[in-house]
Amino acid sequence: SLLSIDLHHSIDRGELELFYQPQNDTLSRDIIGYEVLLRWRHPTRGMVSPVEFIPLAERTGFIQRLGDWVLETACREASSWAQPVRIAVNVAPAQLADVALPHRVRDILLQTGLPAERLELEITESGIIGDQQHALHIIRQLKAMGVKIAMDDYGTGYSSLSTLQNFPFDKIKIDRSFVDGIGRSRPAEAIVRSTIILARSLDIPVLAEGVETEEHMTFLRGEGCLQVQGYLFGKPQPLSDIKTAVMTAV
Ligand code: G
Ligand code: G
Ligand code: MN
Ligand code: NA
Repeated sequence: SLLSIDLHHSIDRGELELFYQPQNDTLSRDIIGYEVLLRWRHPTRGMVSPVEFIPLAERTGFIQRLGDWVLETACREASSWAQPVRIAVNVAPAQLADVALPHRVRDILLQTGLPAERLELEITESGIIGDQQHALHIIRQLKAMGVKIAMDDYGTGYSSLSTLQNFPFDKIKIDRSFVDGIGRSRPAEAIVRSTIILARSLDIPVLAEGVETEEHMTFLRGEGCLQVQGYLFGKPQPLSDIKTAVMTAV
């Protein structure tokens, strides 16, 4: 398609940009990290959402180059921050399927000087339901380097519980569709509550996504969820907008 042709040129034409959304400590409200969210400023269509072009990139095979660009750019940008907070980068299923991913991540960390511990990769269940053994092998290599692995969109997949049993996650991110139901939906609240209990029993830090209100905060604090992310603390913003925060030493 025309859009896929444009996408192949987007890197060289400088149309891609990374936005950063804060992740906060529930109690102190300090920023503990940033999720990296890719943006494409198309010359005529304006801002195109990753929801549209990531699947396209996966179909055309462009996802490897695109994924490398995101990782390389995020690690380079974050490596010069005075505040050594973590960055969380989304990794598409097709990237995780690639045996070369751990080597490329290692190269990027060496090139940019970002300590491995500051990099977290967010993967979804769809990224591991194909060949589980293969995904596990890649995840183990990444973890051996010191890179953290987060399970994104928890609860929305087919087999979240068995996935938790089989994969060594460093973080569980409760999907924002459940957080959205706090105060309005008893089932959603029950799912949030039981996920927090489950994560704590497994000794895995849990982060609630899509936190938009103080009511969400009160509920999450009460249930013992220690990390939050959402519009209440900040929307995804260009680097220039978070620069003062990240460039200032604490
Ligand atoms: O913030 P936003 O509406 O743009 O994000 C939409 C979706 O795109 C989310 O599911 C998010 O995980 C995904 N996404 C954003 N940036 C990236 C990226 O760099 N790589 C991948 N694979 N997905 C991304
Ligand atoms: O799939 P993933 O969790 O990576 O994508 C996160 C998505 O959620 C992005 O599209 C991001 O812009 C969006 N997002 C982040 N915080 C909020 C929030 O508080 N409310 C809503 N509605 N969306 C959010
Ligand atoms: Mn994510
Ligand atoms: Na999510």
